[in-house]
Amino acid sequence: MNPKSGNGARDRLRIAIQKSGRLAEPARALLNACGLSWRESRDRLFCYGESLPVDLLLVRDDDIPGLIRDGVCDLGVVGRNVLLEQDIALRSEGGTTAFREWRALGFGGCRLALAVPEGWAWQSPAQLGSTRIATSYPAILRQWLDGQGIAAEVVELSGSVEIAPRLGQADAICDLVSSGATLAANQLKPVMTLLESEAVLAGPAAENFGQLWDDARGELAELLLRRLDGVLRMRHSKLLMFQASREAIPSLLPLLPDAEAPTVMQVDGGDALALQALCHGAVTWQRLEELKRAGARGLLVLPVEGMLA
Ligand code: PRT
Ligand code: ZN
Repeated sequence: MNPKSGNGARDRLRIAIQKSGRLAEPARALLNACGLSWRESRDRLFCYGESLPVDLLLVRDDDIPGLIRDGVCDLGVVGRNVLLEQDIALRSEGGTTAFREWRALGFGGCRLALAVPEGWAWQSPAQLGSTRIATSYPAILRQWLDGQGIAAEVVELSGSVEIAPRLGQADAICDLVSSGATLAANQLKPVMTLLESEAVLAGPAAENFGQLWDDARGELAELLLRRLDGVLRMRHSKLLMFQASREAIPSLLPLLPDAEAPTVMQVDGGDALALQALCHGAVTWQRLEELKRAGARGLLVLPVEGMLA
C-alpha cells in the first residue's frame, strides 16, 4: 500500500522500534540524542513525543517492516537482516520493493553466516549441494543458493537454529553471528558471510520524504535525518587540543589528515601556540604518541556532544 494514499494525512511522525531485545535501548538512546523525548503509555506500547511530534511504537522487530509497508508506522529501527529478509520474501511473491534503508545506524552489528560442523573439511560452497541447511532467514539463504547454483534444502526454523545439526534436523546452518561463541559452543564453524548487518533506519522506498508524505511528516522526517547525520558523525569525532611551538606545526598538521581546519591560537606571553582540531577518525594512543614525538604538548582528547555548523 502506498502510505501517501493509505492512511490519510497525519501531522505526527511515527517510528517503530523494538520493545525489548538487542536494538531496544540503543535505538532509544540514538533518538534521544537527536533531541526526542517521550511520555510512555501505561501499556508501554506507545510513547507520545513531547519535544517534537514524533511518536514511538514499541513492537517486535519482525513486525517493523510490515508496519511500515502498511503505513501504520512511517519509519522504523530494525536489523538489515530482518528488513532484507522480508523485502526478498515480498518480492519473490511478486510484490515490488516496499522498503528502503535510509541510514545505517552503527549499532547491532552482526553477520548472517553459513556455518558447518567443525569436522567438515571446508573447500567451497559447492559442498553444500544436496545438504539441508537450517535457518530463520530462508529468503536470503534461498536467493544466495540460487545465485551460486546450489541445490540445497532450506529448513526454516524460528529459533535455536544452532542446535539443528546436533538434533539431526540439518547438516549446516545459516544464522546471525556476532562474537561466534554460540557457534563454537555448538561445534560449528562459520565458512561464508551472506550479509553484513547492523541496525538501520528503515522506511518506505522512495527518493525523498516529499514523495511519500505531503503533510507534516515529510518535514519532520527531514529534520530527524539531519539531526541523525549530525549525531552519527559526532559519535566518532573527538576534539583534540594541545600546545606546540610554531616550528613544530608543519610536522604536526600531516598527522591530522581527518581534522577539519584546525584552530591555531597564540598563547599569551610566550612562543607557544594552542591548537584545537575536530578529528573524525580514531584518536588512538599510538596517534597521540606520534603527535607528542612531533612536538605536541599537553594533549587533551574530548568527546563531542553536539555541533551545528
Ligand atoms: O522479541 P523480538 O522478536 O523483537 O527480538 P528477537 O529475539 O527477534 O531479536 P534480538 O533482540 O535477539 O535481535 C535483534 C537484532 O539484533 C537482530 O535482528 C540483529 O540485527 C541484531 N543482532 C546483533 C543479533 C546479534 N547481534 C546476535 N548475536 N541478533 C542475534 N544474535 C544471536 C546470534 O544468532 C547467537 O544466537 O545472538 C547469539 C549470540 O551470538 P554470538 O555470535 O555472540 O555467540
Ligand atoms: Zn524478532
